[in-house]
Amino acid sequence: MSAPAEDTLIVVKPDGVRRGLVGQILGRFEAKGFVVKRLQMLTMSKAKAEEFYNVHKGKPFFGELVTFITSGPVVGAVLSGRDAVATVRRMVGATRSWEAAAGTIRGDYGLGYTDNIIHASDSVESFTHEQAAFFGKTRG
Ligand code: 3AN
Repeated sequence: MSAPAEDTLIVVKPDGVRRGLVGQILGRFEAKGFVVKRLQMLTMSKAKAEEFYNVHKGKPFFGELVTFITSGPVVGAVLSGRDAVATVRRMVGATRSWEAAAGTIRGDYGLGYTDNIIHASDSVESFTHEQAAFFGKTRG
């Protein structure tokens, strides 16, 4: 019996794109069984980044986060599959990449904090907000 699919958003950050990790990262999710429903490369404007990260507005690292995420192209993907939000977050690993467990994306590919390779929605509500902020109004 297949469980109802849930959607989540991942964004390969500028460091992941610069390092040529897009294919490997998407490949991990596909190998796990997730279906890529939407996919787009773009460079975020400051306004889009501030909207995307609006839950972090006012935090000390907000400026650094916006500067970093707008520093080059990113790749956003909507992934669909069983318990997608939680399962994808487990595959991404801890925010501080140097502490992320081996076998996770951050654990295997990085040592950064702001530059931690990938973003993934942390709840269904965040996914709804982030999908709208990332892709805008147009369906594609
Ligand atoms: P995650 O991406 O693991 O959900 P969040 O949502 O707490 O982490 O933070 C969003 C992003 O902000 C992180 N991915 C990381 O790049 C950055 N970040 C969070 N806390 C800090 C911090 N104290 N210093 C620098 N960057 C941070």
